[in-house]
Parts: sequence; structure tokens; C-alpha cells
Amino acid sequence: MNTLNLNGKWTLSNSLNRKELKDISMNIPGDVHSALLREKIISDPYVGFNEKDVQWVGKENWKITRKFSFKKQTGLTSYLVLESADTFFRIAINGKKCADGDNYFRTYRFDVTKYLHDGENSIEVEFFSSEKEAISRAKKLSYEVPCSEYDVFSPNRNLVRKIQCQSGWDWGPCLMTFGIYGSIRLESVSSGYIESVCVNTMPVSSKEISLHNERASKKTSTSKVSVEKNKSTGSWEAKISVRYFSLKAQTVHFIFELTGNSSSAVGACMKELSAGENKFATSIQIDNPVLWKSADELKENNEKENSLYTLTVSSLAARDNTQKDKSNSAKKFAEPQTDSEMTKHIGFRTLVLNATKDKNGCSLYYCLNGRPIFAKGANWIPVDSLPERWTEERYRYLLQSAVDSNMNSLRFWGGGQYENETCYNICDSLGIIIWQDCMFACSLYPSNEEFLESVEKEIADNVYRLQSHASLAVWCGNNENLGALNWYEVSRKSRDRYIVDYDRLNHGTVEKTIHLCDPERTWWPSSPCAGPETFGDNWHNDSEGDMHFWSVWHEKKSFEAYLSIKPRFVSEFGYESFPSLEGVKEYASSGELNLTSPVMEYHQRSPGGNSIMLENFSRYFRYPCGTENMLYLSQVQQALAVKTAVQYWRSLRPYCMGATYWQLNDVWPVASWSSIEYSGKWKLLQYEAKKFFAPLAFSLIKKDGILYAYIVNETMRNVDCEVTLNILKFDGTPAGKKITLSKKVESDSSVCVWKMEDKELPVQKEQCFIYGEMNATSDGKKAQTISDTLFPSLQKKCSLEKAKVTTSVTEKDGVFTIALFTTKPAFYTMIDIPGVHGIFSENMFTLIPGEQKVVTFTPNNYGWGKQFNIPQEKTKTVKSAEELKKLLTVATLRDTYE
Ligand code: BMA
Repeated sequence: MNTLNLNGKWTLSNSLNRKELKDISMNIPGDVHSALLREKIISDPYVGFNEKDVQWVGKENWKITRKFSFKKQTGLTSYLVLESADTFFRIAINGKKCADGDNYFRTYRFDVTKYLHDGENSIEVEFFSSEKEAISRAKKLSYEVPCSEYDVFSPNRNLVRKIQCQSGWDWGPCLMTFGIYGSIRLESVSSGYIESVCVNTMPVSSKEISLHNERASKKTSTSKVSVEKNKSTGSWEAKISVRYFSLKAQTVHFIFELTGNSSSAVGACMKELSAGENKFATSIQIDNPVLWKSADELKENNEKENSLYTLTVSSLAARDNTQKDKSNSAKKFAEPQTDSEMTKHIGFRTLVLNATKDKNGCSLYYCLNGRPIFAKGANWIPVDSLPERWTEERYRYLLQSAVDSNMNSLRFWGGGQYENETCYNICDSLGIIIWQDCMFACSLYPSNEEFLESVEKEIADNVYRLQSHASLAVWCGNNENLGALNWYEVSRKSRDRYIVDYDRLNHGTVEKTIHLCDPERTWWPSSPCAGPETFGDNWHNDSEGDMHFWSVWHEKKSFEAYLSIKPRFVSEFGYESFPSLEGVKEYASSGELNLTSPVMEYHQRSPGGNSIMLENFSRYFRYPCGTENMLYLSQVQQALAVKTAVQYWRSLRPYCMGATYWQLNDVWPVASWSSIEYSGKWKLLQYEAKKFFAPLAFSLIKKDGILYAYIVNETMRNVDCEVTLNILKFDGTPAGKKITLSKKVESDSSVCVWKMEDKELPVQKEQCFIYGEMNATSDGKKAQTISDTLFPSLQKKCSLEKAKVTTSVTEKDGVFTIALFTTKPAFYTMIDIPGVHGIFSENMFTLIPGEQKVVTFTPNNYGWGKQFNIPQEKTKTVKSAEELKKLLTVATLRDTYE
């Protein structure tokens, strides 16, 4: 195959009669807004109210062109391959229209042989406004099909197959982008091309395999396959399914090579093919493969990444049909010439999302290599509203941050996209288990023939593309579309009509196509839902399936509401915070740094969001003074909210087996539920997650007037734990006797090691706090020390004492060690080095007088300046400990009020 990459510099123009809109340089991969921003034709949509001023861009049509030289060879067929073209486009080569498309999520392949000539060629891609197309489609509907709409939005986004959140969301701007975000290339072949390679791995000896297959044939919605827990030996099979598009009836030789972890296997076969699409399957066995591991398991083994196996499938065109050398050796094949090739990086594992009916309802949990896994993670949204900024570096940073905070899974949410290869490759290597929604969110969708046909192709394209990724555990139909049936008057009145639409799309098209293309992977109908064949929104049902628990935040209930449910798997819940001051300054100028200023309210898209945060300050805390204290406290509050939920739900394992909070990242600088700011800076929640998601976790929980200490051990070893509980007064002196206890905690279990009614406390609950420490040893070796702090009463009722916190800083090999000392107990202590990018080993901790706290800070290059338009001077680098100490700031709860 000859490949000519057409990515690179293109020229952008627009038919408006404005000089500055002609001959603009545009990057592919890239988007129109980014090109206009680079040329200063539009102002930065992330700053102030600029988003409003750039809305015109999405209402126009745009054209990109470039020239390329091409060597035309007789006998070769040339395809134009197009990934992630956004969304309505028409292509002309050498002035002749040759292709068009209308679905961003598809991968297109057009035969353009007859349009190409030897020498210089020109190509032009014209993009048409998705917004206008959506409006025109809405007019043609015979009845209304509503969708959720936000403060700044583009209407009828549900009628076009474009990233849904680009039309505006409750955390994101409305930027209706155009462009090509993947690759655009010419592929020329003589015999045909490999359309897809799908791989399923399974242990050869497993008795359960029949169940695996049974599932596929019965098309039930959940899988029952399991292998012996942690089995790592024996033969495994990689079952390989190939789709090959043959240009003519012919014999084609295929070679399969699997290499990795110092083992390899080769296979070959000869196929008599007919013209058009051909499918066949084969398998390769490998002895004792190194199994694919979750992020937790990798850490436990002191490994950074999974070692994946590389599978290469090549097609060699036979010279004529008489050649019938059926030998298994590729070398014997006369003058083999690779015509097309596809490489996949695979991991040997079984991975399913199990739903099992039990006396309480229906459980839901991941099962990896036979071991049930508690899903600890967050929801993933696109990396940026401007697609040109989807750099590999940012994927790596965000996904590594998830793992560094002890997450083992992520949910790729349905309002975003089926992510690019880079993203899944990183998840494969880091051991992040992926829950993949199909791209439908918070809406009703049409079910006319044209729409369903387009969806069917979109699903097939993506399932074939992604199926071989080891990290991919489940295909889920959509996000909250069952809920959306109850959101609109029209659908409440005519539920039957909309349920039929839902069923046609979700089951008749999405599920059916997934079962055809990837029969062995778990299918889950919707998030949230109670399970297969159910059509309720599952909003407040904690007994079966997955749940989106939004009573805290959207229904404004207190954090205690998290303790009022016993969920099976929570795939969404969350609480907002503001970014740090430097994050806020990305959009608000110095005169606007007040939480109710117009800009601050503009960069808050959840209705009444700022008021919810402010109101809850007074629910739990003494009211903070000044903007900076409020920003800090909002992050403390967010971290405490999510911590309250996760600690309790993890304590319920194995009844509850998942806590995936909303949301990991931000697409622009904004107040939101994210735990990582747009710039990449970790909010306090991201730090707190590292503790509450730790495989071995120690938590102090307060529920209905009773105080508990729990240990959750999700490591693969039994652990001996020594727990010390200090009940201290706010001056730091003991309020009672130290409590010590020891307990052996088995692998994959949760145990309550201590409980006490708050009225049994030695002093009134407002006069003390509990500081607990757990020392764990495993196989006689000290594993770690973990601490937690609990206020038996509301923080605002406690008379905290002012603490003087002092610090000392040292530096070694670019890593800074910060030691902190305090005169009085200091709570939710946050250290920060404004303007310097990097990650602390810990943040938001309790300081106890007489105890030194040591934290490290590792600077990184991620964030401002490098990939974005934001001026370079905003990024500081620190070289010495003295320099860092000067910049270091410390915030504590007591400092937020007078
Ligand atoms: C969920 C998501 C998103 C939304 C979030 C916060 O239910 O599915 O649509 O952004 O809540 O409201």
C-alpha cells in the first residue's frame, strides 16, 4: 500500500466578502476557530464574554484547500481516507466533486482514483454549518424532538451527528467547530485493503468459554464469562476476525504475527476471496502470556505500564489464482508483496461488566481476569473545546493524573466522542478500564431512516476501530436518554411515541450493530439504567444497575444524602468548585474577581451554580472572607462532598462496586465539577481522590450520629493493620485516651474496625475532632501509613484556633521536598505555588502540632504557554528551594474567616 499523508498546512477561506477571511493558514489536524484565533481574526473565546462574539463562525460555511503531488500508478486504486471530519462536508479533487459526508464520528473511505492525475493535484474540503443544517432538519420533522439546552447554545444539536457538547453544556461553551481532527490521507492498493481486525482473547482451558460464546449467540446484555481468579498461566488464544475488501475475485495470502514479552507466534492462511467485503476468522495461541492488568494491579507489581502484544495482519496479493501453496510458512510464498497491513496492540485478559440478579436487585461490577473490581474513577469529557488542542501530551497528562489519583477506570461520556487511538492506547498501557458510551446524551433523538442509517455506519466504524483495545470493557447505549423522556412536556404527554423512537435507535440500531460487530463485549443499554429490557430512568433506584446520583448538587440536598442510599454502581455524582485564582484569571480580569460579577457568573453554566456553592459555605463552614478564600473553600467543599460519597460507598463493597464521579477534566476555564482545572492544575478533589481511591484505604465516616472507622483492602494481599485514633481538642491537646486496635484485613474486603456513638465522645462533639492513623504491614513488611480526619460536628460549630504554619524547602534532582510544622491543628491545609506547574505528592491534609508533615512537589511542563495561545510569561519555572519557598502559599480552614 502506498500512503500519502495530506495532513499539514492547508489554506482556509470563507465566502464572506472580508479580506481577512481569505488565505488563512490552517493546520490539519485542526479546526477553523483555532486558525482564526492564531491569525487574531477572533478573540480568545475562553476569555470574558468572547464566546458570544465568535458565534458567527459556526453559522458560516468554510473551505480549506491544499496542493499535493501524486505519482499515478496503473493498476492501483486510490482511496481518500478521512478521520474525524467535522461534520457536513463536500470534497473536490482537481475541481471535481468526489465525496461528501454528514457524520463527524465516521471514518470515511472514498475511491478517488479517477479524480487524481500524475503531478500536482489540488484538493478542497468545503464545510457547511452544522447549526444551520440542524435548524433546517428540525423544520422538516413531523413532530418535535427536543434536547437539553444550556445558557449559550446552538439549537437542535440532537439532529446532527456532531460532538454534542460543542453546542454548549452545563460546563462548556458553545463552539460549533469545523475541521479535520484526525488524518486525511490517500491510500493506494493493488488488490484490496484490510477494513478491520478484531481480537478476542481467552484462556484455552477455561470451562467458562462456552458461557462466553453462549452470550454472544443469545445476545443477552451482560456477560457471564469469568476465568479462575488471577490465573496467569496456561495457553491463551487470540481469536482474530478480519474484514478484507477485495477489489476483485482473487486469492490473497494473509500473515498474522504476534509478538511481545519475549514470545511470538506466527500464522498464515490463503483465502479465495470474492470482490467486495470478505470476512474470516482465525486464531493464534500463546503460552503463558503476561496478562493485562488494571492500574491498581500494575502499581502493586511496581510496574508503570502494561506490556502489550503487537499483532500485525498483512495481506499479500497472490500473483495469480493458480498458485496454491497452502504451506503455513510465509517465506515459501513466492515474492510476497505486502499490499495492506494493520497493526493492533493487544492485551490478554477477560474483562466484562457483570450484572447479576440477587435478592436485593441487580449488581453491577467489572470482572477482570476473574476478579471483581470496584470501579474507582471519573467521567471523561473531550480534552478541549478547540480540537486543535487535543495533543498527545494532554491525553497523557490527564490519563496519568487519573492513575496517579488511584483511579482504575473512566467513563467516556456520551456527549463527547469515541476517542482517538492515542487515548485508548494510553488507557491500554496504563491499565485504565473504559466504560464507553455511544455518542448520545441528555436528549431525545429522531428515528427516521436517514438518521438511523447514519448511526448504524457510525457505530460499525467505531466498534471495528476500537474493539481490540484491552482497556475497553463495555459499550453503553447513551447518557441519560431514558431520563430525558421525562424532561419535556411533549415526551411526557406522548411517551409511547418517543419510547418507540428510543427503542428504534438504541436497541434496533445501536445495540444490534454492536452485537454484530463485537458480539463478545458487554452491552449496557444506557447510563443510568436498571439493566437490559428496562426503560425507567433509574434516577433514584439504588438497588439495581448503575445510578446517576444528583440529589446532592442538582436537588440541593446535604452531603448526608450520599449516605442515605446503598447503590450498586454510581456512574455519575458530583459537586462543583471554582478553579484556583490563577485559573479564574484565565477568564476574569482583575476588576471582576468577585463571585457574583458578570464574568464569574458567565463562566458558570450550571443554573444557580455559584449560589449553590455559596449557600453551602454557610451550611457547613463559617462564611469565608474575600474571593481567594472562597475559591479555596469551594475546592475543600467539593473534595469533602465526593469523599463523603466514595468512602461510604466503598465501605459497602461488594454490594456497591463502582463510584465514578462527575467529572475529571474541563474543556475551557470555568467553574465546574471537574477535579483538574483547564490548565491541568489539580484541584483539591484530585488530591483527595488519591486518598479515598487508594487500593488500601482507611476512612473515618459519620452516619446517623455514629462514628465509624473502615478499612477497605483492594490490594491482592491480606494486610495487617494497626489503627490509632486520637480524639483531640482544637488546641491540639487530647480530649480522651488514645484508641489503638489491630486487625487483619483480607484482600478485596471492607471491614468496620471501630464505631462509637457521638454522644459517647469524651467531650462535646463541637469541641473535638478525630485524627486517625493506620499503619499497614503485609508479608511482614511495612506497607504504608494512612491518616484521616473527622469532625463529629459541623465544622462551623467548632471554635478552631489560629495556627502558625511554618515551612522548609529542599531540592534534589528537580524535586522539591516541603516540610510543614504547625502550632495548632490546621485543617484542609492547601499548599500552592501559584504560576508554577507541577504536582504535590499530597495536598489538603491535617497538620497536628508536634508532627512534621513532609510533601514533595514535582514541577512539570504541562499547561499554559506550551500548547495554547496563552502568553508564555504566565508560566514560571523555579530552580532553587529558596525561590520555591518565596512563592509557596499555605491556606487552612481557619484562615478563611475572621
Ligand atoms: C450529568 C451529565 C452531564 C452534566 C452533568 C452535570 O448528568 O450527564 O450531562 O453535565 O450531569 O449536570
